[in-house]
Amino acid sequence: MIEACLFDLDGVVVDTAKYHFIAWKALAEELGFEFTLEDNERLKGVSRMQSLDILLEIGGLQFSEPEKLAMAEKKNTLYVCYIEKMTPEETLPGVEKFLQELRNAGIGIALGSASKNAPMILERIQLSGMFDAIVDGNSISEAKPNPEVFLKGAEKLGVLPENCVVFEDAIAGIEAAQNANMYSVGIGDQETLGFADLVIPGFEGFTVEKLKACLPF
Ligand code: B16
Ligand code: MG
Repeated sequence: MIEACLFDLDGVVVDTAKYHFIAWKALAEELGFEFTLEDNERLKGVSRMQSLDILLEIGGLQFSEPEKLAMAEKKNTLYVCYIEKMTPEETLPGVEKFLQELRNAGIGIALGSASKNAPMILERIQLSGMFDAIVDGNSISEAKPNPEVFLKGAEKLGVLPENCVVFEDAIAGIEAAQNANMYSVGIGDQETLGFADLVIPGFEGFTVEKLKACLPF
């Protein structure tokens, strides 16, 4: 029986990748190299410091740990300028309706995101109250595909991992869900996320009834 749904944030509930892109691109330009939209795809679902390492690898540059921390901080300051202005209209289509349906059905709802800015984003889109538990970049020590973020979510909700469903847009996130022994739903295209238990393009038209019909439990 399904007990809970766990949601990734960026790429599932909102599209913050476009703001991450602007901020990382600005840093790359300052360092003297170009950072493309295609490069940005590699940063989805990846932690802030890991993202910086990928960016510096693209630029063929190396820096000390204190220098990298300062760069990550600078990037985040610019990123926060954008997410501070986010509005509820930026919630991806169908998400709020689906969350409401889950609530009505008595199914637990948790957030499982790598982002340290997750609480602020949920505040801005006015969805904080919809989540019974929040696990984000501030409360985990292992990045996806490690299952920590989702296992902590299940623990906070007091439910069994095998009765949980994870919604994720990143490959590492689907792997994390599978490592947690949870049912995985990929948000995106079949080609990239085909190894998930189920793949849907988004939440528009998706219902709890449709989800239940796919579940093996
Ligand atoms: P922050 P998710 C992830 O969010 C983003 O996809 C990824 O691009 C970002 O680097 C990471 O959060 C950390 O974000 O710098 O705000 O802590 O997809 O796990 O919700
Ligand atoms: Mg994501």
